[in-house]
Amino acid sequence: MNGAGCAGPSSLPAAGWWLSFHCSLAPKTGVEARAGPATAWPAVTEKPSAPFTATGRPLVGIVMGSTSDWPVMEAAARLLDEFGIATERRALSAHRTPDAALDWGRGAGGRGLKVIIAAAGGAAHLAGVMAAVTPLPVLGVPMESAALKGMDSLLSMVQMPGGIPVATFAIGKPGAINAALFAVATLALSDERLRLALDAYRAAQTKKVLEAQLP
Ligand code: AIR
Repeated sequence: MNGAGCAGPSSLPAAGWWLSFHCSLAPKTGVEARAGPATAWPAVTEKPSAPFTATGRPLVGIVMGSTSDWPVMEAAARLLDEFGIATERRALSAHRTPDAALDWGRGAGGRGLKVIIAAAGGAAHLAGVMAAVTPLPVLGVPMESAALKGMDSLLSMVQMPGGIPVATFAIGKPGAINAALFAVATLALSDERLRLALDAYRAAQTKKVLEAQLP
């Protein structure tokens, strides 16, 4: 702890990336530290009903083909929230609500979004449809499907025709997490605070692996 406002709850691990980042930042910039996750990373995903705390204008849009995708995509939303990045979250389907999906994608840049994370399963066209109607970077997360375990989602997302790119991530939760981290890395190109936060996140992750005890 190195500054006023950095004395978090004693349950917070000393290596908590969020706390170490904010404490290292506070003395330099006057940014006030706030309460971080109550237990070791990724505690936030263990509390699915916890309120989102990031404030300000949403910079990342998270759109998914169905509310049934939310239990997976919540990992992306919570991670971005931990980085202090507000998100706009919607369930919209390229097939069931095509007009609303197109409207949402077309208006994304005007609403201030910088990156779109789009998730869908099965005939997963949502990310491609988003990429077709906005110049914003679109990060696709294929959802695991019952019939084909997400291979259908993956291939329908990753096999975009040349000219309309979708950056496609792994199937399911790892893809949701990595899409969120990729969004952070993208925003960090023009935000030093986010770059430092990403460094702290990675350092904490490395420390956690190296300190892990096997039975
Ligand atoms: N989906 C919905 N509209 C178009 C697509 N591809 C996807 C959702 C979800 C899956 O269909 O993204 O992964 C099943 O949706 P539901 O609502 O039947 O659970």
